[in-house]
Amino acid sequence: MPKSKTVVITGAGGFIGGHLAAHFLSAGHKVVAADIKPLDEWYQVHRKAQNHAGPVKGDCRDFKVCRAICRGADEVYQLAADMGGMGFIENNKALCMLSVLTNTHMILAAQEAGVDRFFYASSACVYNADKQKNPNITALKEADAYPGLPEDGYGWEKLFSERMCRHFREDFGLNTRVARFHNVYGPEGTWEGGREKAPAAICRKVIAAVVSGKHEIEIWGDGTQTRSFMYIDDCVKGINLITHSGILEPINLGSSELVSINQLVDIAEEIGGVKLQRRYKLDAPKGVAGRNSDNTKIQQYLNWEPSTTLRAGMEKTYRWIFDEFTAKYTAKTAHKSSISTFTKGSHPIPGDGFNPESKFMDTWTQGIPAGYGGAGGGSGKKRAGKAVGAKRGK
Ligand code: NAD
Ligand code: GDC
Repeated sequence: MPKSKTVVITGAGGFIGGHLAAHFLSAGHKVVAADIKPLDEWYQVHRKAQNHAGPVKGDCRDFKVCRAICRGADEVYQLAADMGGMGFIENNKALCMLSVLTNTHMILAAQEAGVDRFFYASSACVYNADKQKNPNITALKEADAYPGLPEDGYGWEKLFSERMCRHFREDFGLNTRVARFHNVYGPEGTWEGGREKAPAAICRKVIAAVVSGKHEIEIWGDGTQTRSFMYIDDCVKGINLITHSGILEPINLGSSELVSINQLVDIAEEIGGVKLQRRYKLDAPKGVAGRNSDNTKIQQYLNWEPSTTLRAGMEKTYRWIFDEFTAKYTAKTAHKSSISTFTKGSHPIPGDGFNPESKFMDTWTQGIPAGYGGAGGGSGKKRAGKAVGAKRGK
């Protein structure tokens, strides 16, 4: 992207969106950032961006909001979604499908604004479940999304929205690009509360054991499940490369380094300098038995693939979560880090406890998912959103 452009990033208050905003700002582009969360819950706040935050200005289910943020834009990065790790998407299938409102209104607004590029964040959860039944998985090729048998709720919505991107390009000429992210991790991501994915969750659990002195860890499933995990810097680079490429088909954006969850725990223990007693929670959310990214196509198209090793990425992620954790918990309160904050609207996550007095009950009635705050309702989980611009004097 040579000259300065105006880029819109939805879900900018979240993990990947926060990093993507930082990337485009440092490259000298104008960033319009939108997120339904109030600004003080954003994972990264970039003062130089034009921030649209909260359930009135930043809710991309609202077509008026979408039209306002897309006006005059050159590119749109559609990342906003109600999502999380297996603990969330297995317990909130309907909520995950409501992201179709955000995707539909944003693609309509982008089309109306005549943007040059519309990037859509799809997911490896679109892949046919029957092809992911064995931990010794054959890496998934793009064609393995069909015949369609995606992850319930979340995966179906992602596959539908992929098709919408294709038809908006074919029928209306909107330049859409789609990447299927494979489990992304890194600093400035979700590490507690129930939406976190395995890398952050395992880091948090090892850190809780180190801080509390209680040397045991609860692992969901039997630990033989396999995945690949992509470091955030590779994800941001891949988004940029794919958006500015001629790749018209949905493409894998993921690491091809396959590990079992037990091996993921080994890595976190080695970083933390501990060996823990492992307890396996077999009734906890497990997702598929095995999943890996086949990077043949992205190599052919871009002569590049995600390459940060899991060990290197986990080191940075563990260190960041350790700082966040110890700023919030002590040896005595460390156990509270594993409580999910879901309201009664979703089944409590087995093994992670359920907070019946969830302070988010009131937001539930307003249809604003728990954890995003809500006008008048209890605010989402407070997190010190890092005011990057202010801190770095940008
Ligand atoms: P995240 O939860 O950190 O960020 C998503 C953000 O979207 C949140 O901050 C949330 O507040 C916001 N949002 C939700 N509903 C909204 C609405 N109506 N209007 C505006 N904002 C809204 O998740 P992430 O990991 O940064 O994921 C970003 C995108 O990438 C999502 O579309 C996700 O489905 C996709 N993806 C992520 C992964 C991964 O491993 N992180 C894997 C596959 C796909
Ligand atoms: O949550 P997740 O990272 O999502 O889980 C990976 C594996 O790790 C699962 O088998 C899960 O049971 C196991 N696991 C073990 N302990 C824990 O404490 C834990 N917490 C979590 N979260 N998992 C644990 C994800 C989706 C994303 C996105 C990516 C795309 O599915 O949740 O929304 O779409 O896929 O790759 P995962 O990889 O199953």
